[in-house]
Amino acid sequence: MASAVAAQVQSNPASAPQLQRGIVKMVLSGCAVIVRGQPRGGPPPERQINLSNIRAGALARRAVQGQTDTKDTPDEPWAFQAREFLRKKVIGKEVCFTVENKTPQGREYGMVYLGKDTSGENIAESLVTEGLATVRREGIRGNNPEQARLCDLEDQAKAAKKGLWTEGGGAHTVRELKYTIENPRNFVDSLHQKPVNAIIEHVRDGCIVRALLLPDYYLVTVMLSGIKCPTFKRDADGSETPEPFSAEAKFFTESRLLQRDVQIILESCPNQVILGTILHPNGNITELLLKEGFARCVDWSMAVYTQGAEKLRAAERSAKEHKVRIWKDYVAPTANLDQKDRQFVAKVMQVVNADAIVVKLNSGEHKTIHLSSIRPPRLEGEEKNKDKDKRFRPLYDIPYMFEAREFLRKKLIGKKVNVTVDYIRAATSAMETGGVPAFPERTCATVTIGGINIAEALVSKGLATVIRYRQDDDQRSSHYDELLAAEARAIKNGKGLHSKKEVPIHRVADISGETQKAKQFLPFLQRAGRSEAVVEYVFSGSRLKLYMPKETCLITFLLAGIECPRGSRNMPSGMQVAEPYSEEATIFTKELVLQREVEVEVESMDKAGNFIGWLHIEGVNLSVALVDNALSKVHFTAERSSYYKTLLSAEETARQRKEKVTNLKSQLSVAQLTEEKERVAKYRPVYVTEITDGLHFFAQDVETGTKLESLMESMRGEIAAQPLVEGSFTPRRGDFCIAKFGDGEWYRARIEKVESPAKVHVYYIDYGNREILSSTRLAALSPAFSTRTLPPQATEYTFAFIQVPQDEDARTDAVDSVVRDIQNTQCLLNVEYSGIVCPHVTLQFADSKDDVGLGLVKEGLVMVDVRKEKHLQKMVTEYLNGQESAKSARLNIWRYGDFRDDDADEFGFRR
Ligand SMILES: *[C@@H]1O[C@H](CO)[C@@H](O)[C@H](O)[C@H]1NC(C)=O
Ligand SMILES: *[C@@H]1O[C@H](CO)[C@@H](O)[C@H](O)[C@H]1NC(C)=O
Ligand SMILES: CC(=O)N[C@H]1CO[C@H](CO)[C@@H](O)[C@@H]1O
Ligand SMILES: CC(=O)N[C@H]1CO[C@H](CO)[C@@H](O)[C@@H]1O
Repeated sequence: MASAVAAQVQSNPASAPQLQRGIVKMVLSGCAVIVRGQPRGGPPPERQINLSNIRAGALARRAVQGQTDTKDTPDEPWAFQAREFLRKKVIGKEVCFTVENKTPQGREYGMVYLGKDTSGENIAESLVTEGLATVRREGIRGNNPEQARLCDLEDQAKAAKKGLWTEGGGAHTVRELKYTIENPRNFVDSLHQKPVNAIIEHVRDGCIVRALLLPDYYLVTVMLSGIKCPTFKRDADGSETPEPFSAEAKFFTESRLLQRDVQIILESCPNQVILGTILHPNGNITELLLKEGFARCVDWSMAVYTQGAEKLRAAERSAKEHKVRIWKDYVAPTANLDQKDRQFVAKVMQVVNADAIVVKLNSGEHKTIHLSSIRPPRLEGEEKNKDKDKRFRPLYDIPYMFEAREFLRKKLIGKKVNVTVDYIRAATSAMETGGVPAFPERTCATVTIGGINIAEALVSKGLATVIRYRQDDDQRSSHYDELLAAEARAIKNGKGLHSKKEVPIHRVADISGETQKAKQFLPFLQRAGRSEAVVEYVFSGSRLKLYMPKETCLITFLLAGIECPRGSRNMPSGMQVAEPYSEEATIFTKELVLQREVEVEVESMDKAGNFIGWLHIEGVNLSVALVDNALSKVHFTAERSSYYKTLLSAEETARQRKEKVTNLKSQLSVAQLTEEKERVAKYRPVYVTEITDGLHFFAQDVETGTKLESLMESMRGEIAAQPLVEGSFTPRRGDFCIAKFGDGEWYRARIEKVESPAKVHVYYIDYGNREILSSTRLAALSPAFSTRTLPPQATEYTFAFIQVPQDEDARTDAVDSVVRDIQNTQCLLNVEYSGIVCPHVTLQFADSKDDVGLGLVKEGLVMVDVRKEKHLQKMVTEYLNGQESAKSARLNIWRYGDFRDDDADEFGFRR
């Protein structure tokens, strides 16, 4: 200490005492003070000065903790009064002093005067005058006038019976200090957050102080509520490592509060630590520390702060914005977003699960927004494994998921909301999360409607929980405290997820595609007339999945009276382009009815168990609306219906309007196509029928699946009615025909090769499998069932981004795995890029949405085909990550480890 000050203020004990200046940092006792210099780019040096020639009583000392041979020693009489007298006079004040004597141990003795020079009050004299210090008379040198004067003053104090010289010994001046509190929580509660007078006796770091509570002399350690300052970390070996700015933060608090008279609100005592807020007339230290970048907000203790958490967050925000001190390298989570992408108004198109929405931006683009900092209801450990074999439907099977989704749907669907992006959560690959499914990048935002934060509303109803973060994690809601408060309320009131009641159960029967069940249900719906429904999914302009709340079931619903354009499909002969406006029709229907409450009139049912009828939303008849917007044609079956006239007139007006805009529209869509650079992920349901040895596969489009079913049914009906004459068919290469498969049924086929009448190679055009059979099992295909009526339904594809192993055993392993996983199952398919033989696609499992190809890579069954296209890089990276994990786990083809580059050819294959 002393040497540091010496550098700042020269002193020379040999010559006459030199006058030095400083500020009193602390009063140690009635006869010793710590004086500091001025801070210059860091805490200033300091030194201890004991007053020459006088002695004041020693203050109470606590026994050294853990040492039984030491005891608490009480105040000497009048010692505390002397300290207080001096403290009130000099703390924080400028003083000047002389050092008259310095012991070999470095103790310094001197005279201290208030103010800039020796004309100020001599504090030793004041103490002696008040009878708060005695004069050391031993070794008096007669010629020291200063000492003689002190003796005089002491004699006067004695005569006047002041302080120490009062009769009775002064036992009443000894404090009864309380170093510990039996039950600190009760103690804090008993104060009811009323401010208590106190003196700050010690500052441990910027936000932890030791305070003497008045008038009862409790000594308590108080941590400032709501914040944390950089601190002095104690290492295992006992040495301290200061965090950056810890010394500065400590000095900041010390120079303002040490030994000052304050008031403290003791706010909470979660464990042994007392949390509180210190009130000082000059301002509140919690806020100041934050504003100056000496502290950060702390969620758990913020909750007890009584003076307005939002002020603290604002102070921290300001420090971050200005990059002050601990925030010097701070980068805001949305720093690289333009203002217009950070905050905008958009229309809600869809509610996804219970924590995300799809909004339509001004540009017309759709964007998925996740609600910041909340977690939707989810299954915990055990429940996850329950009912494993039952088909799992998260919306209905996860407790409170349906309630949460319904809350959001009813409040938001079709409405305009304010979106403020809080953070972008980067995509996580499966590698980083240790095998947990990877998430794509997420835009997380605070969404408000009519000034209400929808996440907060959800949390307060107990329909979502709040995510807890690491302290320095900035990727969170800008209204995080409100979310936490809402959650605390929900827990207190036992709302939703926090309720002790039985969870509401939703037994929802899915009868879409269940012909038998649908048949039973049909008369019921027909009689019901108009029924309420919620549109859960839009497959195309005219095909929907509906939830019927009264009947608690899901049905597939087809719009009656119209013919809606079909989407694009892959055929063996190449890509069959979408019928014009199929995409537009789908979008139109989605925007109008997705997740809305509608009314339906069921008229009939098709063979696949889909209901056919009319759908009304807010007085609009969807069939009519599609025709009116030139997105569908009137179908002849509409003739019987009461809407026929309305449909026809809608078609007429549409025709007139359409003529004008058709050209413009088609030009636009061409322009859009050529500009497209992004990967398009439009997964559609397919049914996988056949897998080849080369890892190609055949799939049918689920949307036209019913057409195939009805075609086959009538075809077989006709065959049954007019049995075929065996041997009357002459096979010719390239011809279509029907062939009797092993199951004894007839299927559509094409002849690929005729070796002999007994050996004809056929390809089953609707299923993708091949067979060699005798011409006696073949017959002509009647024109009514030709490929003109219904194009071949099986389309050949192969997996994108993967290389088929050349090694035969490895290839068999991969094929076996694919057969097991997806043959005869429904999957979701997306075309990634074209190939010489067939399109390269990614497939997802219909239920989990896991990528099938990626699964093969992760299993080490295939290698990644690294595509160079820019828009595919995200996928390629994901696949490569999967490959890395397979390699490190030495799965299948990697079981002998990774081979070196010189063992592989330019495509990464083993030689
Ligand atoms: C200087 O003052 C301190 C604080 O009162 C005291 O503990 C110490 O004993 C004093 N030093 C001497 C040598 O008197
Ligand atoms: C969006 O916020 C602005 C200002 O913050 C407000 O005027 C407007 O009403 C809000 N809109 C909605 C839909 O909440
Ligand atoms: C409750 C309280 O005292 N709040 C004060 C904290 O300090 C700021 C200034 O730093 C004052 O404006 C607040 O009123
Ligand atoms: C009965 C009914 O709701 N008819 C409506 C069908 O839709 C058209 C417009 O889309 C309305 O004008 C009809 O009133």
